[in-house]
Amino acid sequence: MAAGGNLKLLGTRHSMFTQRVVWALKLKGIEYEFIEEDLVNKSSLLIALNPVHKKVPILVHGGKPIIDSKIILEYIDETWKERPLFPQHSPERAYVRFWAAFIDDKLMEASKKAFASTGDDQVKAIELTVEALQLLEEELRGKKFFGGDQEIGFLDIVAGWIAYWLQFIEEIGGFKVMDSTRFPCLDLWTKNFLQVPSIEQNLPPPDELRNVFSAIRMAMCPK
Ligand SMILES: N[C@@H](CCC(=O)N[C@@H](CS)C(=O)NCC(=O)O)C(=O)O
Repeated sequence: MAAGGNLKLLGTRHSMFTQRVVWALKLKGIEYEFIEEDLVNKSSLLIALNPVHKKVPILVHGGKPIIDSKIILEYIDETWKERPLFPQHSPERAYVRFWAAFIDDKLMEASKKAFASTGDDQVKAIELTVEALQLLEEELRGKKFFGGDQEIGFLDIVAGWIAYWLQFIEEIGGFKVMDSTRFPCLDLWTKNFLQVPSIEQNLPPPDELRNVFSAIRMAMCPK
């Protein structure tokens, strides 16, 4: 394990954003202290470190907070050079940043709407989710991982919630978008991604996710 140098991570185990950072630190073998936050009753430390958004994950390195999972991944990759997560060359770096933004801004937003709605609104959100997944499926065609054939990289980590969290989002939200016939490349990628030891050993328990998503769905779509 490489010494992180006074490195703390504020997050929650069930958060797909927090888990991106955990995966990156584990892949690089960097030591850190994990501080589990209660998002219903946020700590004064969380609010002091991220007064703008009051969200996790927050990485604290040498006393300085770094905020937002994708920015934290870039920071980690720039600070600890072992086991690079980003491609070496600028065009490929631009490419992975573009698709990472697409995953968060289009796919995640659409699937969040599908999760948090009912009726016609949900049907429309499901269509948008499928459209976004189709675009991602095409990007993955012919590759084992988004990061290439050998190893997972930044884009795989950003997409990681699709491999694990999406099934619970579907289950609790009462819809189904992912299947191996419709998205064979994403399905194979999911299997390969979840077999990577740093990923497989760092996933929240299914029942924990079910409980969290049930509470959110209940609050958003009361029956
Ligand atoms: N864009 C942010 C999103 C972070 C985020 O939404 N975190 C959630 C946990 S999954 C949170 O802290 N929510 C608390 C709140 O919204 O009050 C990132 O990538 O880090």
